[in-house]
Amino acid sequence: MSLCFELSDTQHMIRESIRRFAETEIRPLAGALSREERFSADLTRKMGQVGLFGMTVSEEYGGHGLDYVSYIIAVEEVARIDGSQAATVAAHNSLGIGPLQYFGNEEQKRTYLPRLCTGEHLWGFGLTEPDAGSDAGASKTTARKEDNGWSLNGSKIFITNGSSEVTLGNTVQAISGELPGGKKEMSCFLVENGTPGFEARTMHKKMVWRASNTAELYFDECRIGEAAILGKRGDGFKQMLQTLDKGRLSIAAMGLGCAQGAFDVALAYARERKAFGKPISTFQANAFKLADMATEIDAARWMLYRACWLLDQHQPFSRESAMAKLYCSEVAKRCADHCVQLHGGYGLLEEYEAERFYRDQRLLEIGEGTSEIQRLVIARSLGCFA
Ligand code: COS
Repeated sequence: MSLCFELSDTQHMIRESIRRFAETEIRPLAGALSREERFSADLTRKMGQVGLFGMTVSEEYGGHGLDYVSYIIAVEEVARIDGSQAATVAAHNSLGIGPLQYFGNEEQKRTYLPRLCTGEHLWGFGLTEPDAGSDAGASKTTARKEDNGWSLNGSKIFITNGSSEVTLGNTVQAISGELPGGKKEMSCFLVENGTPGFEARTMHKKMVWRASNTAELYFDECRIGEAAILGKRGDGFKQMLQTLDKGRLSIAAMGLGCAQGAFDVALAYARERKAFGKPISTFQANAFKLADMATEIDAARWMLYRACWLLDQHQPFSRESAMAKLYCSEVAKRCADHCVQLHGGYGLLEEYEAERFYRDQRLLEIGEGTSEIQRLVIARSLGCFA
C-alpha cells in the first residue's frame, strides 16, 4: 500500500492564487462588510472570475473540472481571511450547485449550471425549517400534485444565499406524497426566485458570517411546473443527505481555514506585542498555546484532505466527512479562543480580526449538521446502536 500525501502542482497553484486573491481583494473589505452586514455582489462576481464557483463541475457545464481536494483547499484559503465570503463560496458550490450537478437531468444541468459557475448568480438549498433542523425528516413543507405541476406550501429558514440580489433560485425539499406504511415521500424541487407565491426574505442581526446572505423562504400556493422536480420523485431525502455528506467537507474546510487564519494573526501578534520587556510569544504559556494550535491544525488538515481524497477515489467517505467536520470545527473554536486570549483586550475589538474569527467559528459546530449529529453519524457507522 502506498502512502503519499503530496499535493499536486495544480493544487499548490490553486492555494497560492486563492491566497493571493483573498489577501488582496477580500481582506481589505472583510471588516467593513461584516460591520455593515453587507453582502457584496461585486465581490461574489470577482470570486467567480478567479474560478471559485463550479470548481468540481465538468467543463461541459461551465465548471472547472477539478477534484474535491482542490475545491476544499480553495475554501480553506478564503476562510483563512473571511468566514462570510467562504460561506458564500462553500454554500453555493456544495449546496447550491451540488444537487443540480449530481441529481439534475440533462436539461436542468444545461439550464442552470453554466450560469451558476460564473459568480453572476447564486443558488440556495432549502432544507432546514423552523421546526426541523437536526431532524431533517420532520420537515412540513408540502408539494401538492396538480395538473402539469406542483403547488408548494410551507417555509424554510437559515438558507445561505437564498435571497441575495444575485440569487437565481433555491432547491427546496418538500413532502410530495405518502409511501405505503404512512412514511412521507420527500422530493426536491428547483424553485426560481420571483416565482409567484414564493418570497425570500433576508435575515439580519446574525452573530456570524455577517457579510453573507441568509434567508427565510416562504411558499404560499407557489405553482411550479413538472420539470421543476430534481431527479426522481421520492428521492428528496437521500439527495439532501448525500449533498450534506459532501457539504460537510466544505464546512470542515471553513473550520480549517478559520483555525489557520486565527493562528496566523495570533502568531504575528504574539511575536510583536511586548510585555515585561519581551515579545509575549517568548513566554512559555503563550508559546505552548501556539504549539498546540499548530499541531491541531496539522492534524485537521490531513484528516480533511484524506476524506476528500476518498471522495475523489469514489470510495465511501460519509464517516470520514463527519469526522473531519466535527474535528475541524472544534479546532477552529479552540484556535479562535486562543487567538483572542493572546490579543488580550484588543481581541475584543471589532477592528481586530481575532474578534471576527471568534464569532464566525461559532456556526461551524451547528451548520450542516451539529457536532452532535456528526457524532451520531460516526457512532452509527461504528455499529454502536445496532
Ligand atoms: N446518504 C444517503 N442516504 C442516507 C444517508 C446518507 N448519508 N443517511 C441515511 N440515508 C438513508 C437511509 O439509508 C434511509 O433510507 P431507507 O429509508 O431507504 O432505509 C433514509 O435515508 C433515512 O435514514 P435514517 O433512518 O438514518 O434517517 P433519520 O431520520 O434517522 O436521520 C440523520 C438521519 C439524523 C443523520 C439526518 O436526519 C441528518 O443528517 N440530520 C442533520 C441534518 C442537517 O445536517 N441539517 C442541517 C442542514 S444545514 S444546510
